[in-house]
Amino acid sequence: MSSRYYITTPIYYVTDAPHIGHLYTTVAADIMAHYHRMLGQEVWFLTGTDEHGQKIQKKAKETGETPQGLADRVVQRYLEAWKVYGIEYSDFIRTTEERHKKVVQHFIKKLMDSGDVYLGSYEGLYCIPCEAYCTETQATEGKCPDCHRPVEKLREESYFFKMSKYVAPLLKHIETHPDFILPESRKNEVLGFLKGDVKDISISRTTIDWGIPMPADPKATKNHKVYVWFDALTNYISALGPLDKNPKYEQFWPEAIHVVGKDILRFHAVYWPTFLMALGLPLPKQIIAHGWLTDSNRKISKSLGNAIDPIALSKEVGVDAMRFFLFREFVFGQDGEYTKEIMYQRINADLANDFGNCINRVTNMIPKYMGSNAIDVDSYLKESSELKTVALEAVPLAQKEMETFGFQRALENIWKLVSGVNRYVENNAPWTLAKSTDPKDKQKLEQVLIHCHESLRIATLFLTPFIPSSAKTAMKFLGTEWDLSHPAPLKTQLTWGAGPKAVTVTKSSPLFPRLEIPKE
Ligand code: ME8
Repeated sequence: MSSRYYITTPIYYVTDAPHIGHLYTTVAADIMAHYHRMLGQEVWFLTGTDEHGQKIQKKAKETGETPQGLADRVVQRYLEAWKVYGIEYSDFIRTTEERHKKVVQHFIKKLMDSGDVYLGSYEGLYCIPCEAYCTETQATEGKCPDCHRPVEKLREESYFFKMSKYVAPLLKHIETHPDFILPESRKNEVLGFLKGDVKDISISRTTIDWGIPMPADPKATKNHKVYVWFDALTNYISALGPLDKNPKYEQFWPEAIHVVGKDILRFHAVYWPTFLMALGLPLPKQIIAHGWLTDSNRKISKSLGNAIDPIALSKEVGVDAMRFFLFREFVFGQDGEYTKEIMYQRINADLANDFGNCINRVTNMIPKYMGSNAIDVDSYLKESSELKTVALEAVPLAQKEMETFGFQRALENIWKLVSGVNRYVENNAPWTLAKSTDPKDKQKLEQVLIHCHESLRIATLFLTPFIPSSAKTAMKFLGTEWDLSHPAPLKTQLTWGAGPKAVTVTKSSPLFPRLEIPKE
């Protein structure tokens, strides 16, 4: 494992406020950033906003703002949502910032000098919402093959990027780096595309004003702006600072992991790597594409009118409950149908009935049956029990799943432990053992309670990146917040018996009260 970890989200368009889909990607990256910090790695977590291009220009015209005014207003909505959800990004980049524009122009100039960007002309069908050209055959009935909205005919003098030149090297890279694109099914889509007829792509626009100017060129007859996808993708490097002798770039760029929705995989897995190859720069380490949250099997999106406001959801069910639900319910690489009913059921079943209830029961019974002084847990933990067996088996499996963004299966494994505690309590009935006068029963009672406590300590520690604030509170009740102050708690404290030797448990208040499912 490298000592550093660099994770990014897409930079979101400032046409509208964030919705649950943007939340999904951003929380995924935040969980991974948090998880890797807790593994003791030095983490850089980048997010931001995509503020140039036709889409923004058009929207600003509709709202009667300047494009910059629109960006300045909408970016606040992102900052606010990420604050509510406790997103701990290291940097937030906006593509209208000088530090970004400089790098974009430097890159384009370099490619013009090397001949990989050349002047030509282009006529084609263009989808403004997707900011992408498509062919006549792709555009059935004049509709974009991706979003099914009408395409427009555009003819432009244009700069082109020699993408075709880099197809073979990219195929080789994908072959020799099997984890470059995950999951496997999405990788196959990219391979399918690369094995088709890949053409050079248009890299500039003359039809817009709102963009970064192409470098001056006496051969050009028009005023060109840099294609918004070239501009946007560059953020992953421009945010690290200037390339020359920049330790942040040198330390973090080779570790880059881009988390994206499947809608923008091609831009990340084909366009971006070929740009980088042409620039002579190393490729990111990995691109992870997740599926869409859907509503009646349609992608949830602002433009389709079915967007859901993350801040409203946080008020309705709570921040941690939302963070947990999104990654316990849906398999990361696949689409997932979102409904309120599924959300309420999942939160009530797993957080109120299972996790919250376990914490409550165990932190209630320990002071009641063992007193409220510090308890030395060491000798109890040496004993074997079914919970100890589950912990030793399921936790390493959960850790393994996290290596490939397998959130849902990771949590499933942790839940073997959480629901195991409830079952263990039922089967061993501490309240009956407590009534017995036999010293063996007293010994058994204490062992049962401490094994439950240890299972919950481990589960809570693992859950910290998912439900940071509730996990911290639970650790306090368990008397094990000591774990969290450790420099690499997920590396050293997650095994059975690795927590504090003595714990003082206090009775908890409910962590996740049961939610009433609203009648729509
Ligand atoms: O594409 N389900 O920005 P964007 C899951 N600016 N994730 C979803 C989603 C859904 N229904 N809807 C959106 C852009 N997302 C470009 C990116 S990067 C250099 C430039 C998430 O505002 C998902 O991550 O349209 C998707 O890829 C992203 O939001 C698109 O955000």
